[in-house]
Amino acid sequence: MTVSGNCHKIRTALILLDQQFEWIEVDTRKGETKTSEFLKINPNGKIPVLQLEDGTNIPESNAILYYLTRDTPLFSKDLLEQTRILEWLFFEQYSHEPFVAVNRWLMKYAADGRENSSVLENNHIKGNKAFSVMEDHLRGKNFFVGERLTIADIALYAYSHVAEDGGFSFDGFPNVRRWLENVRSFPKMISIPR
Ligand SMILES: N[C@@H](CCC(=O)N[C@@H](CS)C(=O)NCC(=O)O)C(=O)O
Repeated sequence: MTVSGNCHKIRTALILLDQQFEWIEVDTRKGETKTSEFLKINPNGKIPVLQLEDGTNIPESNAILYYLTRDTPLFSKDLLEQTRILEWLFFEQYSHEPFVAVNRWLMKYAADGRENSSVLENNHIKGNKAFSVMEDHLRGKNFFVGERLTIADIALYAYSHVAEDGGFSFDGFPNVRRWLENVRSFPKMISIPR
């Protein structure tokens, strides 16, 4: 789905790597990830899924990023850098996406999403905690790992660059704002249409 940050990660990596691909739009709002046909592709009922030509299906956006980039400069050959990249991918999935992405979903797409103010408030606090961790890490740095764009940046950019749709502000996070601008201006980088 084009507006999904998790799907945006995959489109970004494929474009940066100049890979040919077919994009099949699957709309979660219409229940298209819960049909028996889709559940055969991903029993967890979620997008994105990378489908290989031999019929193999790979779900989980950050696993797909690894699969696509493992032998390219968007990953790393160095064990410590690989580990740092994984560290930020796990951070993104546990401490960032569940709050930053979910508030965007609730505020922009869910029919009654603005009604549950205690969930929005809790997610806002935890999302800002994630941005403060990123802010400290990015002091004096242009990228998350190794001073070049890697899948750590691609994964964190996906929901950060549209976080304002979920009520987040970068006024208190100048390093995050600078990093966002830096990633946005990377050749061939794409943004989610707003
Ligand atoms: N951990 C998964 C999360 C995937 C995910 O939450 N996908 C959403 C769209 S962004 C989805 O398919 N939601 C439908 C549902 O949960 O019913 C990943 O990184 O790929």
